[in-house]
Amino acid sequence: TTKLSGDKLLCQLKSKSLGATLNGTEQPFSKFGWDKLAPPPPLEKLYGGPLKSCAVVTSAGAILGSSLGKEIDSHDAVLRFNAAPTEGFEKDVGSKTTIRVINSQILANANHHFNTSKMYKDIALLAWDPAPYRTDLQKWSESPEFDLFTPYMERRRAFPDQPFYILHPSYLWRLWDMIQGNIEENIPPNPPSSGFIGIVTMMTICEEIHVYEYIPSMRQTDLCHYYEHYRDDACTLGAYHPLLYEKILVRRMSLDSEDTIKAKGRVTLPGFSTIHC
Ligand code: NCC
Repeated sequence: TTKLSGDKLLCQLKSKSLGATLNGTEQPFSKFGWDKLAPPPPLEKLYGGPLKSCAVVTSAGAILGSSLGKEIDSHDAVLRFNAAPTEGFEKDVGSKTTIRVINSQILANANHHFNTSKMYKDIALLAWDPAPYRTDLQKWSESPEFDLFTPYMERRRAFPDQPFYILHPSYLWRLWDMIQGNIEENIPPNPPSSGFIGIVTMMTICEEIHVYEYIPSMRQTDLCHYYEHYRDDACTLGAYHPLLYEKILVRRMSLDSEDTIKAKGRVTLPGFSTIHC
């Protein structure tokens, strides 16, 4: 592997960004009536055109004590992950949520109360499930890792106006291929983290993206999440997900100095609409 510059990496990502989500016409999903569930406009058209500024807020414990809440809320759109709350943590993480990236455990595990929790209402949702590398859609529809399809259909019927997307598994693996193609080590075929998915998602809908506590700041800690007491360094460095490698590539694409990143825990990335390949 030759080490590509940040600009080249951005262009690679941009070239892979079309067709990121299922549109309901794919077999076997159209057979289940997904095409009649009035799928929302494609993600990149959701807000009419590119938004000026967007924030991606990871769930890392290191955001505690950052006082970044006001700055985060000043963006046109804010993306958060899974069951990460804002209530009680506004000072550090803000209170605005526009989009949530959720893995299939959130939809399938009863303890997340996907149907009733306020956390998943009145925002755009983007769900994904780790289908094995090169699995076809038929096989995946029969045995997802966690059943996201039933709750998805229910939700689309109950709230047809809520923009709710499912990531195309082939997109997940296009991202994985891109990561593997740009690092020396052989990484296991596990999908990229929700964090990486959220970052590239915002790059398709915004002109400028600020990502908070993905590249660890000087506040780096083994506290896994800002909203839980659980401690494990693997949350920041990766175990199942190729998180460390995602972070190396995002660092290379970012427009900030090492000092800013360390002090603030923030990296800036350009949106796809602003880069010319
Ligand atoms: O922990 P999780 O991720 O919800 O975090 C969201 C994203 O924030 C970034 N992160 C998080 C913690 C940390 N210390 N540093 C970070 O950089 C990562 O980019 C991460 O993706 C996931 O990716 O979906 C994940 O989900 C959890 C869990 O399923 C959900 O929180 C729901 O409870 C996974 N943990 C387990 O399954 C036990 C985690 O591996 C990945």
